[in-house]
Amino acid sequence: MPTNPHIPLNFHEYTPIEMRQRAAEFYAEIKTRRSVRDFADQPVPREIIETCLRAAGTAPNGANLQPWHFVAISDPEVKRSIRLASEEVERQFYQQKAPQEWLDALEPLGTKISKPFLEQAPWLVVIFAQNHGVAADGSKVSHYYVQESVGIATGFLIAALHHAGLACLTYTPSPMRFLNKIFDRPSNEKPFLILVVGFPAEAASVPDITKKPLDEIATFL
Ligand code: IYR
Repeated sequence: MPTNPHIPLNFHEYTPIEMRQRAAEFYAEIKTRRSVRDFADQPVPREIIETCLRAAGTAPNGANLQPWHFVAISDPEVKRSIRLASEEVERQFYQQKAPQEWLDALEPLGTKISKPFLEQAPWLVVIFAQNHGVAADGSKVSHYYVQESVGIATGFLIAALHHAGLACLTYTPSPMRFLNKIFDRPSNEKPFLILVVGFPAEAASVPDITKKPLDEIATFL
């Protein structure tokens, strides 16, 4: 018996014309994604979040150890506790820790201590990166390329949510260890980021910023 059974690859090949069109369509769709900081209180069915999390769970990752855990929160009391703890961290950041250069870089975004979106949005997804795994007997299991793996899964999740018609915000209070306490997550799991998910508030606006053109972000040889 082979120790690594293989199955046929289920790969769909498109014509060059279809490929051009699909690439262009995906770009057109993904480029409309914006980070949203004002959310409507309109609910989002749990099933949509579940499907987007399944999409995130398909991400390529180190040795297929899938070193991530997602905590999806819709409970208003839990959201409130995340907001209160986050604003405490942000108070320290804005009033003491952040160097002027960082504050200047944030100026165009208009961010501040107050984080009402943590209560307004119907869902918060807290993403944990598992620095190592734990075997059934309690021993440590090494994980590989954890940051890369969780970053890719998070990218999949953001793209899936956008495709489903939802807005989100990648939110990273620093430090984030308070999230382990709130959810009683083990110490091998490090909070990676909070994804704030929902529908934009009717009056939501976004900063007038641009993305670098292709010739600045890519080199062809
Ligand atoms: N966590 C803070 C500061 C902040 C940092 C970066 I880098 C941003 O892109 C945006 C905000 C806050 O959320 O206010």
